[in-house]
Amino acid sequence: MRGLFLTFEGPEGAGKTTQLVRLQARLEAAGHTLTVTREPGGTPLGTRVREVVLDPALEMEALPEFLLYSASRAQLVQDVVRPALARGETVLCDRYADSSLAYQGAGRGLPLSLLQTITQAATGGLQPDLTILLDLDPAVGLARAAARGQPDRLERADLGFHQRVRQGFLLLAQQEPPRFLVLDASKTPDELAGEIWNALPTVLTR
Ligand code: Z5A
Repeated sequence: MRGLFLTFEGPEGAGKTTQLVRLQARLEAAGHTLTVTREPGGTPLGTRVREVVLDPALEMEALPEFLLYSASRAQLVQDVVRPALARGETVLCDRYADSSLAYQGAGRGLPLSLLQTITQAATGGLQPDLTILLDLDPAVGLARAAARGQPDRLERADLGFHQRVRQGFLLLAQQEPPRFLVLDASKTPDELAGEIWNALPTVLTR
């Protein structure tokens, strides 16, 4: 049987990585075999793409930015995600295609039809079984991210961009409610980890 594909999405500093690591620990303790990965990244190509797209010294238009994320995604799906799912493993992925729809679509203004066509080609239509959307005021998330050090290229974008991204994520969740679990990421890490763990059986057996 194919494994489950779970993704974490949300604006900067929403706590995706924190919650992914916590869920990983609980699932492993419960005996699940996991593959844990992230976007951009997760493959040698993805790691190189990550360096490029986050480099604050680089100027980049919206279309090449999207194509770089898509190149990383195509390689990740082919080399990591599909093989792991075929082995029956649960895959946890820190960001996936919804990030392109929110950042390059709602944020940068690229047309949805273009994003969907290229994403379909990059992923072969692979959709997550569950997407955990950690929703947070971008001002709070950016402050959390800033406390860690120098902002990357995306974090440097203005607040209006990050607000459009947040609304883009919320719209996606409204359009496809069964796939999304939307959580208030201003809660504590412990509260959020508990909500995710408690929701899993219900969401995954729907
Ligand atoms: N991007 C894109 O534009 N298009 C795409 O298709 C894809 C991505 C796939 C990836 O950078 C960038 O690429 C990202 C989107 C864009 N934009 N930026 N910048 P990344 O992977 O380096 O960044 P990120 O995904 O936004 O991760 P992040 O900034 O590390 O945030 P996070 O994973 O959501 O949060 P965290 O690392 O778990 O926590 C951040 C801090 O907050 C940390 O100090 C925690 O201790 C703290 N934290 C966590 N949870 C809480 C709670 N609940 N309360 C208080 N403090 C908390």
